[in-house]
Amino acid sequence: MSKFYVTTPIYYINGLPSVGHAYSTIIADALARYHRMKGEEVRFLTGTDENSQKNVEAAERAGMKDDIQGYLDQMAARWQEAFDELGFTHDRFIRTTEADHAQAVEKFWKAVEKTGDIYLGEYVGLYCKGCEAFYGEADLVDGKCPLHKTVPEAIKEKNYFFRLTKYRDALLEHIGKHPDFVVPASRRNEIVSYIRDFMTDISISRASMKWGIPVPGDEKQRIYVWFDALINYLTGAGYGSDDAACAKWWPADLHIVGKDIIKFHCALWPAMLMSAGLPLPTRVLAHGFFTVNGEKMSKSLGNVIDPVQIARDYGNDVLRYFLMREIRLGEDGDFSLDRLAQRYDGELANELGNLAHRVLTMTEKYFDGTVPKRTDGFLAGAWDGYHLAMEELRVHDALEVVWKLVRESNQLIEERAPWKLAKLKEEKMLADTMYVLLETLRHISWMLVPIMPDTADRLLEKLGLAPAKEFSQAVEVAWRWGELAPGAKIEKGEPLFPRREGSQAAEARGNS
Ligand code: ME8
Repeated sequence: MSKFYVTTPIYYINGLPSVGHAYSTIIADALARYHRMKGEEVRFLTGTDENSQKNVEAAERAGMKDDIQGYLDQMAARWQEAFDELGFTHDRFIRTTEADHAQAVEKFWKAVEKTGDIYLGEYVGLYCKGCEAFYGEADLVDGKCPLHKTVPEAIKEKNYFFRLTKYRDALLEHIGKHPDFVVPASRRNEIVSYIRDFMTDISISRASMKWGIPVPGDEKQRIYVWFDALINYLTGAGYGSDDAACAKWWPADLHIVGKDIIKFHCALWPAMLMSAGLPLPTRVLAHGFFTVNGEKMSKSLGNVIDPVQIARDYGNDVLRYFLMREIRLGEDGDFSLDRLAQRYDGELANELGNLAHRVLTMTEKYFDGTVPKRTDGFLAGAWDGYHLAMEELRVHDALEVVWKLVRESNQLIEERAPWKLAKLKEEKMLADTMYVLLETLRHISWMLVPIMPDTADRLLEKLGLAPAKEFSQAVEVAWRWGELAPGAKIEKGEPLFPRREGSQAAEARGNS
C-alpha cells in the first residue's frame, strides 16, 4: 500500500492562529483527506515551533517570564483547540518542546557533526527577531528588515556553523534532476538563484540565548531555532525514537510551506538531510501569501482575520471552499469577507445548494422519493481531470472540475425542464434525466470529500447513502458511473447552504 506523509510549517505561538496559518493547514488537510480517500496510508503532521525567541518575548509580555513553558503550554493548547474546531485531521500535533523532538535533534546534530559539517566560528551579524534570521546589509531596506520594518540587532559571538555551501552543487543537481522538488516552477527559479549566487554557511547556535535546545556537548549554547524546527518533520516520522516508523514514513512526500520560508525548506533543509545521510522529501509546495482587502495582514494594522470566527459564522467547509477556490494554489491572492459572502451566495447557496434542492425536490415529486432506473452518464473525463489536478497540487482546478459538473447539471435541468416532461408524460426521458442528475450529485459528493468533507457527507446522506468513510468497497467502485441504486430512498432534509439574512440572493427571493 502506498503511503503519503504530508506536513505544514510548525507555527510560532506568540499569537493565535490567523487565517494565513489556517490556509496552509487546510491545504494539507485536504490533500491528506484526498490520499486517505484513495486508500493510501497517510500521516499528516502539524504543530508549533516553540524554541523561538519570539515566543519568549510574548511570554514576557504576558507577564510569564518566569514560566515560559507554562505560557507555551497555554498557547499550544489554544492552537490545538482551534485546529480541532476547524476539523483538521492531523495525526500528530507536534510541539518542539516535547522530549522526543529534543532526542531527534540531538541525534541529528551528532550525525551532521560526524560528517564534519559543523565548525566553530565567530559570528557578526544583523539579527531580526521577527524573522529569527540574520541579514546582510544588502538585504535591508533603509537599514531595516524588509518584512518587519524594524532595525535588526548587531550580534557578535562565537557560534557553531553549518557548512551549507559544501552542498551548493549537490542541491543544484538535485533540483535540476527533480523538477517537482519545488512547486510551483516560479519558486524553483528563485531558489536556484539563491543557492547559486547568495547562499553562505550559516550559524546554527546562539551563545546569547537561554531558551531552546542545548548544543550536544556544549550546553552553554542553544541550537538556532530554524535548525531545530526543520527537524520536526523527522521527529514526526519517528526519527530518534521509533526506527521502524521512521523507515516507513521518511522521506516526507510533501512539505507545504508559505513562500516566505522556502529558502529554509528548499536549501537549508535538504542540505542538512544530505549531511546527515538521509533521503530528501519528494516535494515542497510553496503557496502564495494573501493580503486582506489588499493590505498585508498584520497585528499592527489590526486586520488579522480569525479563521475560527469565520468558521463559526459560515461553517468550516465554507472557509475551506473559499480559500481553495479564491486563491490559485501557489499564487498570491486577497482575502475579503465581501468576496467570501459573494461566493457563498452565488456558488454555494445558488449553484450547488440549489442544484441539490431542486433535484431532490423533483425526485420526491415525480418518483415518490426513490431513485429511478439507471441510465448512461456523461461524466467523461471529469474524474481524470480531478485526480490529475489533485496529484499536481492544483486544488483550485479540482474544484473547477466539480463546479463544471454543478453548472452542467443546472443547465441540464433548464434544457430538459423535468416539469414539462412530467406534464407531457415523457416518462423515460424524465427518469433518465433524474437519474443522471442524482448520480452526478453522488459523484460531486465524492469529489468534495477531501475539500468540503461535511458537505460531502450531508449530500451523500440526502442521496440515501452512508458517509464516505463508511463505504465498504474499494473506493474506485464509488467513482464508477451507475453506483446509485435504483429504488433507493432519498432524504431531502434541510438546504445545504441556507440563504444568509440580508444577502442579495435572499432579498431577491423575498421580492419575487
Ligand atoms: O515561519 N498568507 O512560522 P509562522 C498565506 N515557525 N500564508 C500565511 C500567511 C498569509 N498571509 N501568514 C502566515 C514560521 N501564513 C516558522 C516555520 S517550519 C519548520 C517553521 C502561513 O508562524 C505560511 O504557511 O511565522 C507561512 O509559511 C507560515 O504561516 C508562517 O508561520
